Amino acid sequence: MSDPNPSPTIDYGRHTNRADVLIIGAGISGMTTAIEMIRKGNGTNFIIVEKGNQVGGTWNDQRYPGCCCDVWSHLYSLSFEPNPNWTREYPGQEEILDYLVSIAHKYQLYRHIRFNTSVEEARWDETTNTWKTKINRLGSKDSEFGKEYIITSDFLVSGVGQLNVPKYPDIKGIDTFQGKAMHSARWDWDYDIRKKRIGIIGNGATAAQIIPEIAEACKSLTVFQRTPNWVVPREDKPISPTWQSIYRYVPFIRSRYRASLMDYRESFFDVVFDTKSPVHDFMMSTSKDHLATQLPGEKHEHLREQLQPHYAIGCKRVIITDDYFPTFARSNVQLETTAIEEITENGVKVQGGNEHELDLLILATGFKTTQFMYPIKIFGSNGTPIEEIWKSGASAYLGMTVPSMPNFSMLYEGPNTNLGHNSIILMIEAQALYINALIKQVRTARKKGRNVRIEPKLSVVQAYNNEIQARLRESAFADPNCNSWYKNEAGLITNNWSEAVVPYQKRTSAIHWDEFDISGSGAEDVKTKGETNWPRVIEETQVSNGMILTGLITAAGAITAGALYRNALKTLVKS
Ligand code: NA7
Repeated sequence: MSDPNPSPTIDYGRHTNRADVLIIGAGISGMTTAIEMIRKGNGTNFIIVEKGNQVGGTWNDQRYPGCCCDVWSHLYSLSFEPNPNWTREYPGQEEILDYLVSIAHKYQLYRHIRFNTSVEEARWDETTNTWKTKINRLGSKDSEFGKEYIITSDFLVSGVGQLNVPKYPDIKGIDTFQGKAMHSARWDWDYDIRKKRIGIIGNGATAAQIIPEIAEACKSLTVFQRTPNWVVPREDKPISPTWQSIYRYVPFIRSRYRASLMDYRESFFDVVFDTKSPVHDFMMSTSKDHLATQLPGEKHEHLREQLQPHYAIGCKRVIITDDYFPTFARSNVQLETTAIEEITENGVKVQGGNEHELDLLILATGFKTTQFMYPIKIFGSNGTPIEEIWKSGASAYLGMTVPSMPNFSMLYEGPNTNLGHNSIILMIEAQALYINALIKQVRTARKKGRNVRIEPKLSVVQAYNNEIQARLRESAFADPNCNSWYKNEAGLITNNWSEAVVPYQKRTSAIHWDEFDISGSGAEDVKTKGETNWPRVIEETQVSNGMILTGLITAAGAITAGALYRNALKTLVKS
């Protein structure tokens, strides 16, 4: 007789390779999906596999000098897990990692996570309507599982992130270099940079954080710049213990502050989506002024020309820093803008023959961003590989679900889910709620001894993709004068979302079931629902400061009037 209860008795998958949900990645995406499962009553029968040795995803991987976030601390946290203890307006890597570790402990995620564990491939099994995911154990000792094994799950969630796999540049001679070479995302702290001649290829957001830090310690630093970036002021500062206490004990002030940050960031959305808007011009002139102020005078004229971009601001990630430009005024720092010809045994040779001899070569050359889910192989219904579905560019409905990939969702690493103007955590929270609404249907069917498979209709995804691509084509991202990690080789913008955060939150707070192909013995229960919706997380200001002030004055007035009335009454009674 078959087991009437398909779920294992230990409901968090510690000793079993069968789970309701398998989550790939213990970064913010994977963690938030798991936490929302717990919060939304979707149980705890989930397994998280993580190739690293800690939670935190990119914030665990990136440990280079100066690593920090370019979104404000109070906006870089889950709405339901605010952190009053941030010590700076912009958080550093260690502080973000601490925050994520504390949350993983709070929700007891560690018992679900298998670290040093990577996914090779996942296959949809038509006969059982489950995912069979091939797991590779990277660690050398593990008493429970073999080197390779399969996890079976009803639902598969990918939270591997867009900035996950380092991209090494395809430059002639790169393997011949005899000095030390490292990618920014694989920093080797054992290597002592003091008194070293260092070269750094790249000047993106990562390099802009590394450069000022190492310039102070090394003998010489050569920055190989291919394209200049737009840079705006950061104005970071510590958050005093007094303010931390206020945020801790007066939550209203903290949430009000977060809402004001949200409003501000959302208002900058037009920088990218309306290149004729005043805010676009404002950002450009702010950046130009920043450059002129930080590298003033005739003696820096050539540097300013080299560092001045000539494409629409926002096309590439805008860099937010106050210590990047001034670093080029240092006597031990050189900006090299002649194209690299080859990497030699001794260093980097640029066109024209000039060779820079180096001890250390840092490759701040970014990530493989347009091969989504790389290098994991995913095979959906009838064994269809996801690359085949994405052969003319990756797309997914609301960045999360893909036709022919039943009971499968992605979070931030999904196509067109990245932001240029606001906190990615806001998007991830919206996605985790949406995915949990899908998971709920699959779990409910299972509990009734049925099964259900849910995948978006191809026509729906195509119409959705046409709509967002039309908007993206008009944006600064599409400027042909710049390349970025937001576009694939054909110039298609596959990484970024096409609107602000609030429209995404609104759009992802309901599921219209007729937009999905739903089959299996439990299909009718889902189809007859028509629509499932839930309240979105409201982050922006709902009531203006003026109205709050008016409300406070009115309340104070009412209290005073009440007190006067009571006193008058007492006097009357006595007399
Ligand atoms: P990015 O933004 O992709 O930057 C990579 C940098 O490396 C960029 O300056 C590139 O120049 C440069 N690059 C890449 N390949 C080469 C070759 N072959 N030759 C010369 N220069 C090269 O990566 P980051 O790590 O800085 O930032 C990624 C995201 O992390 C960032 O947007 C934040 O969201 C956090 P290019 O500009 O293409 O001419």
